[in-house]
Amino acid sequence: MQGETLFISDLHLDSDQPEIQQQLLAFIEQDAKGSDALYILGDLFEVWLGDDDDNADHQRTIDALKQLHSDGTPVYILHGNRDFLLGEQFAQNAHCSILPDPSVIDLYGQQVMIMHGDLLCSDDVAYQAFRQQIRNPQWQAQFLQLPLAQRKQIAEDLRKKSQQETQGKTMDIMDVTQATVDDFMQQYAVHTLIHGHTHRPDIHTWTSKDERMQRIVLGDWYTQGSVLRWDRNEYHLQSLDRKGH
Ligand code: LP5
Ligand code: MN
Repeated sequence: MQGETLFISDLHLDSDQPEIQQQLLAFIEQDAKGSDALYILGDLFEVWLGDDDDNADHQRTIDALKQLHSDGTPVYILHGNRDFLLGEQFAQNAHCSILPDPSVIDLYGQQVMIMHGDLLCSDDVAYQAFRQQIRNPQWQAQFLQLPLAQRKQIAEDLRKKSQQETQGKTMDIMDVTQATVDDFMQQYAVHTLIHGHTHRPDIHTWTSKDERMQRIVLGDWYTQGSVLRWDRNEYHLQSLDRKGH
């Protein structure tokens, strides 16, 4: 819809779950088309092995984003912890812009910070150390030199390792740390933060120095969709039903 900006995150698109892609394609056609902008706040893909991956399902997603752009809606993407290897070639193919995490955007005159959300989980020390390693550009360049099959294997091993590790972590450790949220919001001088990653859709509000602060958390798309619709005057965090659920 015109006059409206949309935010989604954590779709985790994967060939094993074609219904998520179906829902995204319908969402692009019915909701995003004609809107002022679409922001994807990370983990659009379950795993991204490099822009040279010629997965046909991913190509359909890329084509749909490209079409949305040519129909007049700009698309902005943040890296998630699964698809941080999305690169310039992908951006060019999908006609979208990859923004740094965090970014501050102007939403109808209001300054709003967007993040994937993993940086906010600072109590998860093991993850933050891992993140630092895999976000190193030299390390990434080396990884991208490996044959695709080998990258796939490493990613699968890492997913297994991550699943084992997260089972041993409390929900608290894997949620955001409020002091870190405060630091980021103060540093970027914003009162509103939108992010995903934790898969705990909610709107948190509190007061700091007499200012009303808010943190809007988008949900994942594993069993249903999640979207934040924002127009000049108000916003709504909604879940989107999927057929069969
Ligand atoms: O994704 P989710 O929610 O399950 O867990 C995340 C954190 N885990 C990750 C890792 C990803 O799941 C796996 C990476 C897939 C992308 C691969 C693309 C290209 C490959 C690049 C190769 C590096 O992000 C998890 C958090 C959780 O969110 C909640 O915030 O806790 O963090 C971890 O589990 C990390 C572990 O704590 C530390 C990992 C140590 C890995 C050691 C390397 C072993 C080497 C194995 C094979 C090379
Ligand atoms: Mn996610």
